[in-house]
Amino acid sequence: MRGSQRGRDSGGNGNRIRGRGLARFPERQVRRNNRACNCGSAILDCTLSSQAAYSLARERYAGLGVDSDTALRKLSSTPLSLHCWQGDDIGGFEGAGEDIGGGLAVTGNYPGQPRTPDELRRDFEKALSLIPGRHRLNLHAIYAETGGKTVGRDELLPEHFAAWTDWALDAGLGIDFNPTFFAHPLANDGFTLAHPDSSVRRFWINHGQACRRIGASFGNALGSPCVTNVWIPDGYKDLPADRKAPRRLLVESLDELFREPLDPSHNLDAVECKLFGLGSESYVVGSHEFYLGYAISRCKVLCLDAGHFHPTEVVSDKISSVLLWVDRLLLHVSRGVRWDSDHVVILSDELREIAKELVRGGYLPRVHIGLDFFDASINRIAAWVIGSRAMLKALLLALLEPTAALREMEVKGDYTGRLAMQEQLLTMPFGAIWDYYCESRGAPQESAWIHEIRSYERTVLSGR
Ligand SMILES: [Mn+2]
Repeated sequence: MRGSQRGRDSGGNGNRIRGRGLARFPERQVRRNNRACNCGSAILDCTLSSQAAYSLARERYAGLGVDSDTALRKLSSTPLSLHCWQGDDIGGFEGAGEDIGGGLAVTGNYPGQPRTPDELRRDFEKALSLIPGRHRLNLHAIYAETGGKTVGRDELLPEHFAAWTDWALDAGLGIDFNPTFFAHPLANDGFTLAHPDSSVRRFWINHGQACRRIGASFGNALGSPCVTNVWIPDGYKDLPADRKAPRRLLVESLDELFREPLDPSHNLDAVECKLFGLGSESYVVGSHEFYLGYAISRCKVLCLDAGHFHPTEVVSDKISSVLLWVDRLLLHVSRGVRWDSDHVVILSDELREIAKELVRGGYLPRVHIGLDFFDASINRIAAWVIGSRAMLKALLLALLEPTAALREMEVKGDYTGRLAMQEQLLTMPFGAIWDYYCESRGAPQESAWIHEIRSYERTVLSGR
């Protein structure tokens, strides 16, 4: 992959310069060649190897007191949890034909949707090959494989996920997990764990308990704790007469759901809030305040989804607050656009702010970075790749920040210098560091991965 990619990216002078073994030359020699070519900065894109470009960029960052080698080491030890549901529009393999519901909607009809677990796994492997680093899979309960038998969600067992476990073992992946509280007849009226009917609540409690045991089985088999995240859709489209009762019921249901003690080295419980959904615009039982209090009082992992707040309310500002009160945080990195909470993640201002907060606060060991978006209007595998690479780029930018210098100016009241440096950082040669990282981890550079997607589309997706 890397050989052919070099061929594509090389300009007319590429062979000549590579023939001199430029990658091994001292940086001064690189500069002389660069000037001799007299074609401005474009020369770095078209003729220098990524190693040589990296050397130049490393020197620039060193001038700011930043060690880019250290940044890359930290980046490569930071896993993302990639959500399986981007791959098939949250379809799953239950085969019940239920509408997705739960205030969720996937738009688009891009060809090549996987039809079987094996096809989904193959697509996921393709995505992973285009994302540098070692990452995790985030599964939903509706991706159980029951061999054609109908198995109630309250009766799911680890054996229904044996194929996922075996595959993850082979691939060296960790797995995270989610009970599925939607796309089911008992969720059709918009309530699950906070349903006024105790038998409906009981069904969903049993589902949650089953999923925690499945999560623990993943963690036990794969050697790293599975974060099992509870999100429920419960809420009202219009103004409720009683906001209190459903919340009291939800506390009761959650306490029962989490009652069985599980080894935290196998399973970690997380709870996820939401501001509103389609059909639950006026009231959501599991609000931010609800789950913040629940997570603190019950020692649970708090999940913050970047798309689950008011449009001008940002998760980046919450991280340093909530981590004063909870031990661990699960991020669902997403991108809200107007009413939709789940657009494909891009390298936006807010994504960069989130990554900066994680790095500046030293929070990476306490934060699980999950992705949560779905788009069926573009190639589904490309969506995984774009979102994951954007998150990694944001983390790398944050790791390359001269934070101590910025803080020093801040403490001295030199806000002019702070703002000027923040702007200066935007034009640093970040791209050379990123491309070098991708190549050194066996993943294509920024300009190259799309060709792999096009090829996969021609050879695999077009046959579905
Ligand atoms: Mn989410």
